[in-house]
Amino acid sequence: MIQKTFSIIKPDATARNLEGKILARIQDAGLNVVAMKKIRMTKEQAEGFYYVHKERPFFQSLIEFMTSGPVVCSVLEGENAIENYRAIMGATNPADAAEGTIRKEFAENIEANSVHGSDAPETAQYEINYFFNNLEITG
Ligand code: IDP
Repeated sequence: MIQKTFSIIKPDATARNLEGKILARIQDAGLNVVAMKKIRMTKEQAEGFYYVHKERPFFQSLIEFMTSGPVVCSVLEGENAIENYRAIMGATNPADAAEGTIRKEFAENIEANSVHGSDAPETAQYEINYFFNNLEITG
C-alpha cells in the first residue's frame, strides 16, 4: 500500500547540520520526498501541531524546544510509509532505540530526538495538511 507520512527534522538536528544525513537514510529506506520546506515555527504553530500532547507534563518544554531553531518539514511517500519511517526513526527515547536507527545514531535525549514521524493515517493526514497545501505536494 503506497502511503504518505509527515516528517520533521527537529531543531537539535538542524543545529548540527544533519539534514543531509537524515534525508539520505529516509531515501535509502525507499521513501520519496514529495514535499519539503525549512521553517522556524512560532509558538502558536508548534502548540497547534502538538495539541494532542497539551496535557502532558513535558508540553511547554517541547514547545520551547521545537521553536528554538529551524526545522525541515517534509511529506514522504512509499510502501507502508508510516510504519517504515517509524521503524527507521527508532524509539522516542534514544536510550531505547535499536541500533542503526536515526534516533540511536543522532538523537541527544528523549526530547531532542532529531526527528518526528506520524504515528497513524489520521495523524499523518492532519499533520500534512497543517504544514502543506495541495499545490506544494508533488506526489
Ligand atoms: P514520538 O515522537 O516517538 O511519536 P511522542 O510520545 O508522540 O513520541 O512524543 C512527542 C515528542 O515529545 C517526542 O518525540 C519528544 O520530542 C517529546 N517527548 C516525549 N516524551 C517526552 C518526555 O518524557 N520528556 C520530554 N520530551 C518528551
